[in-house]
Amino acid sequence: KPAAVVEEAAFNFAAYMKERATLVNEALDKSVPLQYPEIINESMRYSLLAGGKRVRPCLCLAACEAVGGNIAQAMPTACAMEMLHTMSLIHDDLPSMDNDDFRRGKPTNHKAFGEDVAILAGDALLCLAFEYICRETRGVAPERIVRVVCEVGKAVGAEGLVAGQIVDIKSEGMAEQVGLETLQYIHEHKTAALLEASVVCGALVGGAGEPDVERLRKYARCIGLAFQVVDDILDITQSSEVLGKTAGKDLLSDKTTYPSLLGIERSKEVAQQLIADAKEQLSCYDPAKVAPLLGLATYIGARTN
Ligand code: GRG
Repeated sequence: KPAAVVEEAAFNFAAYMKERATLVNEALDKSVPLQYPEIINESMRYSLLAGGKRVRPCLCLAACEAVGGNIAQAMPTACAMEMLHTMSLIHDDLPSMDNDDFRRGKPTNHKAFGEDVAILAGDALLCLAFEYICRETRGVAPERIVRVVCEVGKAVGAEGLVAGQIVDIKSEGMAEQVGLETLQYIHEHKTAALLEASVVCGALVGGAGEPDVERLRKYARCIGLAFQVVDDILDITQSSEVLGKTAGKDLLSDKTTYPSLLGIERSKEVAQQLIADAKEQLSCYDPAKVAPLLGLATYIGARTN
């Protein structure tokens, strides 16, 4: 068996994720102090510390380590990724967007604090993410930090998350007209862009050269798209389990997803191929150094929540 496969099998991924998520949660807890005006900080903390798998920060720390960096160099960037992800969830849940009542097992931010506060909490987390990278990063050349800030800005703005969200919103109710190309555009921007930035920025603060950055970017693009294909599959299979087979089937025609276009079995194959392609990008590295990135790819392909 290839060394990377052996290394991944020996790697205790569950213990690794638990340890890394704990470190990230401790740093996030300190990042938003409960100071005046308390209401905004309470609202930011409510969503930021509400749990979540912490996939983006873990990817950022793992990419930093893969290129020989120290995780302390990447922790502020890793936290910023979670701040951005959280703010996007707060805004996504608003009545003017998805109008959701629950997120991460709790009432959504606007249900708990009101729409006005929720909008501002999202705005404040967006600003804090950039401030936090610039203020808290140590031992990284300023030019690298500037590059990280550009990379992150592009990933969340009108060429990234916002682009994916606007195309998604404007495609609503037009399931028949949304083909694979548009679906892929939405996923690449709404979901994959931030996963990609997490990996690329982790590599940048870890001191990566250009070939490493581009190889890891390809890895991230594959797992980013796989993440959303799996999300689409889980939407169908978990709804079928909860609601019974007929209701689950109804969801297939509600909006365009990978399963609605390709069927569940073919969607599973697409996800697994993307995970294999992602791992292929890591084949030239020391297997011990990339075991966490390999483990994260396996996890994203096999996740159940
Ligand atoms: C970024 C400026 C700016 C605005 C936000 C609302 C919006 C624009 C974008 C929506 C982005 C969005 C909600 C994408 C879905 C991403 C996704 C797959 C979420 C689920 O991620 P998990 O499974 O969740 O990692 P946890 O809770 O585990 O963190």
